[in-house]
Amino acid sequence: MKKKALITGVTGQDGSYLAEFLLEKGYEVHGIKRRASLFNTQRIDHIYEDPHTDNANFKLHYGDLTDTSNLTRLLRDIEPDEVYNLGAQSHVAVSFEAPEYTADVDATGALRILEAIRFLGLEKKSRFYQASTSELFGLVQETPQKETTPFYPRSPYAVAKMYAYWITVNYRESYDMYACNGILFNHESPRRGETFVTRKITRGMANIAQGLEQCLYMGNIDSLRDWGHAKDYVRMQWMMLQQEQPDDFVIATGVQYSVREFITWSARELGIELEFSGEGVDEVATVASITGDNAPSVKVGDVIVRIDPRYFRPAEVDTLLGDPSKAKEKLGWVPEITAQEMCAEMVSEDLKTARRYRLLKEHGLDLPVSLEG
Ligand code: NDP
Ligand code: GDR
Repeated sequence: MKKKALITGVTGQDGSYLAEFLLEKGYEVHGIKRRASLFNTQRIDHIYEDPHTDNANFKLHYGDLTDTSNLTRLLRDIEPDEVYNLGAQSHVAVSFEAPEYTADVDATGALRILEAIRFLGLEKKSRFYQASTSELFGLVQETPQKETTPFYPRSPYAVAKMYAYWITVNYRESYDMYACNGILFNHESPRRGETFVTRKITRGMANIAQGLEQCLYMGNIDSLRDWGHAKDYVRMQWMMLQQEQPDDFVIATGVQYSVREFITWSARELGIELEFSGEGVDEVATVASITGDNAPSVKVGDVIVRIDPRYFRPAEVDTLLGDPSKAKEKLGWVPEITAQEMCAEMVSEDLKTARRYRLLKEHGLDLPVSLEG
């Protein structure tokens, strides 16, 4: 019998990599997608299977984490062996704008699934993975952060995720459910949403290099993060559900860089050397030199990065650095892709897209490039 997995957030960055990973392992994969007025399945279109074919292994269902009856019905019909709760309003800055919705999806959404598993008597059948986050550490109480580091959430997103973390622990302890938290530090990829900082940078730099944008406007570039690759991290999500006993794990690389460094690497991938000058909101990055032919639209002396306080957050998480020792020791997990390698891959993919847009533009087909940050 094939194992069945249910993934919430299957259309997101992690959901798409996890679906690929589980299909390769021979799972029947069910994913929940939201109704949207435009197609929202770009990240999973390549693994789509026509539902009319017999034995399709990848099945999509409409649903929403705010809809208890929908979640309960899907769990009843599918009876999954593994449930990966990846769905979330996952943008920290947006959670300050939409705190109540974020709580409904990110906090109560996790409870709805756990409660449906219990209500349906699936406690012994369905293993549960909760997408917890390094944002729980927020105003850090200890460096590096590990499983025992006290939490201090700094955004409505993080506070909602803290509820989801503890309700997962509570259902494990109360009802003997196999439920785990993966406390994942930032992880990125060419499929990262365009408004998260790494993708905003790689896409913005590629667009500037190809003459589609003039300048990148950033928030706090002193911020420090422990960045890994999403492909490495979804492998770990699965590993966590294959243990004898459920447990919680920090997943990180153990190396930290600043947003400024990520900007520098991204520019360098395009042959652009940047010089930073000025302080605070007046800091800018100027093009110091150019090599190669990836940036035909940029000249030495151009200012291509500026600060816009609009991107500052009401409360910031200045620094995050994870200690993944437990995952290494207990699960034998080690990340394979470095932050620099990941940056190079992201720039390379965004450059391909920017080149296509430039070519269309040169032939009079001026498609709008969304510059929303
Ligand atoms: P994305 O933002 O790329 O994906 C989020 C997914 O959740 C999308 O499929 C989205 O659907 C879906 N979703 C949003 N709202 C709802 C809702 N109301 N009901 C059902 N589904 C919904 O996030 P990532 O893939 O990067 O992250 C996956 C999970 O891991 C999230 O829970 C995130 O908070 C958490 N996390 C992420 C980290 C990271 O660095 N990437 C680190 C630590 C934790 P749609 O496509 O329609 O918008
Ligand atoms: P984060 O990721 O908040 O850590 O949450 P994000 O990439 O949005 O920000 C990282 C850091 O960069 C700073 N920053 C900017 N961020 C954005 N988005 N846009 C900017 O212009 C900008 N300039 C500077 C931020 O202030 C921040 O310090 C991500 C999400 O995936 C969460 O869902 C997940 O839980 C955590 O990672 C771990």
